[in-house]
Amino acid sequence: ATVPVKVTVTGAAGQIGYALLFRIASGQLLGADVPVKLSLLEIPAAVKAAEGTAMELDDCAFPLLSGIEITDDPNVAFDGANVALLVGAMPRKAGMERGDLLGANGGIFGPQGKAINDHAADDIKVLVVGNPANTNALIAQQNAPDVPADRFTAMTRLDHNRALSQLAAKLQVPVTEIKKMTIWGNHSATQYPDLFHAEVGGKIAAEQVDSEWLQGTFIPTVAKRGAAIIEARGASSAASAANAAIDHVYDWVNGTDWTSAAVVSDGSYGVPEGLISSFPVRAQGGKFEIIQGLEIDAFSRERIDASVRELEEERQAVKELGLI
Ligand code: NAX
Repeated sequence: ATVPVKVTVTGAAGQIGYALLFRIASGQLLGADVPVKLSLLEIPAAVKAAEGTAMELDDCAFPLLSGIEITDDPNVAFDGANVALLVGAMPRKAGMERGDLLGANGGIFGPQGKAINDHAADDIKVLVVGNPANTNALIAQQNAPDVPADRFTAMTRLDHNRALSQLAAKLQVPVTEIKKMTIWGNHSATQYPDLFHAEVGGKIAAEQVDSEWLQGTFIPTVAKRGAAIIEARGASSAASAANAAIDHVYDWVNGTDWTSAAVVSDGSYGVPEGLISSFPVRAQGGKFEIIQGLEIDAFSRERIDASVRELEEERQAVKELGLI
């Protein structure tokens, strides 16, 4: 029998965790023929709730689910982990400064990075979902010096999927007609969804919409979609975020020609080395590669630079806090 893949999910008792765990256990994360065992990491106060979710997972009798472990100890949760989904994070509370937010998250992602460094399997792949996702991923990566840096990624796939959906609705085409969509930069309001490389029916998307819609509607709608969901639903995106996490890891493991993911920069497209920034990527043999050779015009350059500048500021702030 195949050895099950160990998937660790942090913040397992939260709303994204609830939307994510059942899909992992049903085989959608890795493939319909890959057995998994789940490890749920929570803070002590939420362990009981995670146990409740585990009871429901049991009650699904998923054929691929070979076991569930629940713990509040990162050293246990990441022991032998092959895939880690870092969902649990410290949310921004009213009146919180950016430094406070980064500091609180450093207290979570620093120790988790170290636990991954010390205990995870050699093939560990990490996806950070918890916000501020790019910089939380940077903190974890910097605390895991023995793990190849390219195993740490942050999620911009939800932004990517939102961009596909908005463009498909505008042009009244199925989402499957759209190729080469890209989100650049930070998973924040400064992100840049790029229609100058996206193609619809083989033609550049930006040439099929007017520039007023592109600048005045498309970019802000994608970038502020999270806030619009909160406004409508009274709670932040959960099922769509879980769906994007599934897409990100599935494609990373099984391969894709083109998607968006925040990966460690090698200096491509002028993004300073070491920052975890969103790029157009392909995946092959279990590795993401930044797609090279795209021409970046002045309009795109300015927006990529603005988002990357924000990432640099966040990196500087966590450096000053001694978190990396
Ligand atoms: P919830 O507040 O429902 O759940 C978070 C869970 O994390 C809680 O159960 C909490 O106990 C747990 N937790 C906190 N600290 C922990 C620690 N040190 N170790 C283990 N668990 C810990 O939030 P939810 O709606 O599930 O969102 C989770 C994170 O995803 C948030 O940071 C949120 O901002 C972020 N998001 C990221 C998105 C992205 O596209 N990258 C989109 C959706 C979402 O907003």
